[in-house]
Amino acid sequence: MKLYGALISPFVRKVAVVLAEKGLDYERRRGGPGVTDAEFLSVSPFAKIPVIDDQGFILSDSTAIVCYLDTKYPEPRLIPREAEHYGRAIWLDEFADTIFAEAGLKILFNRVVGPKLLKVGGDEALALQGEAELPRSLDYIEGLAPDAGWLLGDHFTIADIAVASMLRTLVYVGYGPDRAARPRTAAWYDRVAARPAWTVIDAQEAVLANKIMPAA
Ligand SMILES: N[C@@H](CCC(=O)N[C@@H](CS)C(=O)NCC(=O)O)C(=O)O
Repeated sequence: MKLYGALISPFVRKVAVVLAEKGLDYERRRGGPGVTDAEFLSVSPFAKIPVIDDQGFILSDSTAIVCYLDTKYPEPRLIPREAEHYGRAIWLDEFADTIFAEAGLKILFNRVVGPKLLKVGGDEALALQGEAELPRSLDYIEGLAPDAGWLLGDHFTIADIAVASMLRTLVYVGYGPDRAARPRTAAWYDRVAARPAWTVIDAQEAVLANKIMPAA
């Protein structure tokens, strides 16, 4: 399997963690804003990441990809089948990818991806708008974070991966889990980040992370 895109993207990381949870090997390929490789453009007509190529089956969009992977490679199941859990998992994945990501990515693109990676500058007014929008999502997550286990109870699901992945991306702009301000979120995030699949992907991401945020 090939996965196109950089792990700083919450959507790419979400797919990478799902692949790791399922024990599926993959090869990461270049893709994303600023990448004009013929190979990438041939699989991603809208130049979006992530995209997968599973032995010639090409699919875009992190949620579509996770639905495909969970159907084709069902062990362990990351999208629950029980109606209420299913609905809730899809909602939290959608929340992470839209309301939460829209706020966070305004900060990331205008302070990190644009200026530091693409060298095209950033729009600070948009970053500030993202900062103003973000607390509503962070407070919502704090209200959901459980004392123990996962967002949907006993079963670790795509909801945990999608929300934690967006939080991980926010570390690049100084808005990662904040133990003092939102302790329940931080404790739940620690549990997600301690999972073997997460640690494998985090180690792969470390090279990029160190480049963007050199150790003090
Ligand atoms: N809903 C999509 C969002 C994908 C997305 O917006 N990816 C960003 C990177 S974080 C991207 O490819 N941006 C490039 C562009 O819009 O040109 C998903 O879940 O995969």
